[in-house]
Amino acid sequence: MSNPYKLYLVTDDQQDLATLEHVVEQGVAGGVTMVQVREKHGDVRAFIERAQRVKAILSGTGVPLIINDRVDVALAVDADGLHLGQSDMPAEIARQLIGEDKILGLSIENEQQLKEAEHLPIDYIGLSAIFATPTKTNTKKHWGVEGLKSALETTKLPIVGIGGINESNIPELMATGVHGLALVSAICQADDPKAAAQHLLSLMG
Ligand code: TZP
Ligand code: MG
Repeated sequence: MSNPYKLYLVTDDQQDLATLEHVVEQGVAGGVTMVQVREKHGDVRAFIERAQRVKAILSGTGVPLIINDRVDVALAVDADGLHLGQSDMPAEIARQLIGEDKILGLSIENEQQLKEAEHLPIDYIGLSAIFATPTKTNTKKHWGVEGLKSALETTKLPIVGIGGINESNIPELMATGVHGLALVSAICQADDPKAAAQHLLSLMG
């Protein structure tokens, strides 16, 4: 795939398994380019089951499966990649465990972390959060469009914006040259996740 980061679906851990499967199936049918399974309940067995279901849906589509936070879950399901937060396993150790061929992403929440990321064995940055969002209320910084622009100038790594992204702000975000946009509610909460993904992609040009 030319740019796997373009329309990056992050799953909603509040949704049950059937809804999760529906959202991923329809999102991919609508053109989602990457899927992260994000679980915040700490139930590793449920996390693995949900990841396996999503992996089965993505099989053969070319859409990579990324696991949030947990290297053990990424290894257990042989995901295509792992997305780490700042309090998860250090990127260097995670890279040793998952190997060179997997995709490794890291959430960046301030300028200091952004500079440090340059020296880490990661493939992309999740710039968190672009805007305030009810989906994640403990975000530390809201970069805004200007913050995104300066982050793009600061780092050579591909940047995926996350947080409060929807049809109303996609045009101004795309104008920055950002590599990808990650969304939860705009796709997961849509009545028709396929139509939502198609519409969002059409706004991305
Ligand atoms: N990390 C930073 S903001 C966020 C995550 C996981 C949630 C984004 O959700 P939404 O609904 O797309 O604003
Ligand atoms: Mg995390």
